[in-house]
Amino acid sequence: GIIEGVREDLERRRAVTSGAELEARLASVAPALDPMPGIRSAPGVAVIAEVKRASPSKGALADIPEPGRLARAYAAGGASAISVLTEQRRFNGSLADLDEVRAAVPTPLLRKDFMVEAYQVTEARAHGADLILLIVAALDDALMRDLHDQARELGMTALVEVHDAAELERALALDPVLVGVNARNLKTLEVDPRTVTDLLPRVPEGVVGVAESGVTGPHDVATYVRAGAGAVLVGEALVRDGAPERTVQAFIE
Ligand code: IGP
Repeated sequence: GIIEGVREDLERRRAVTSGAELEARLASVAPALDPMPGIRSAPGVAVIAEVKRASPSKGALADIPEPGRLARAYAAGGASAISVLTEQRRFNGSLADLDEVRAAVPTPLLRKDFMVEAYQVTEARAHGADLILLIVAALDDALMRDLHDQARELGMTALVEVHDAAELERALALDPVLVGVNARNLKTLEVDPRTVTDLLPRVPEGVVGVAESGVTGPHDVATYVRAGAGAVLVGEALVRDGAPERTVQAFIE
């Protein structure tokens, strides 16, 4: 399944860092930033630029010896938020990457992982994240609502990710501010931009729709913007780009 191993990895971290320790860390972290003003005020479309070392569909994507340096390029290009993949076994990410990026930029940060427990949300905030990802397909309604409430109580914003119309209905029941439509089917790992162009127009006014996955260049950005995207989330194309700052800037305008 799409969350295989996530709990196991989580238990390994919990064995090292107790809930109490995380709470202590929480007390000393700077307050969460609100990404929404920056996302809503981006000129053409907001860019959420992702630090992504590898993926289950493509394997290793890029050598990223200094995630903080990549994040600084994203920020200089005008990214409204930066996503950091922290999932270990499929994406080769870590909370250490999140820490490095947090230390490098003042930009709102998304902890990108498979959230299945309150501990992970606390962990995200304790490591300086301002946003979390909630994947509707991986959660039942009660747990999804609990994690969404918890994020809000911590001052964080949730990006609620959907892949079909039924999931979109479940997402909208949360009264979210940010809904992502992932063009990649998490079961087959295939990217189909029509998922985005079909579903984004159904995101109500006032909720920012985020087009996720499959942006290879300005043409894809334009397609997603026509479907109503207020933001695009881009990983692979940026980590493979020799000039990510310029590319982020070009996507925004
Ligand atoms: C980025 P891409 O095709 O630009 O590298 O995709 C992002 O959408 C993708 O990393 C993603 C993802 C996820 C990863 C979207 N939803 C959920 C892990 C879990």
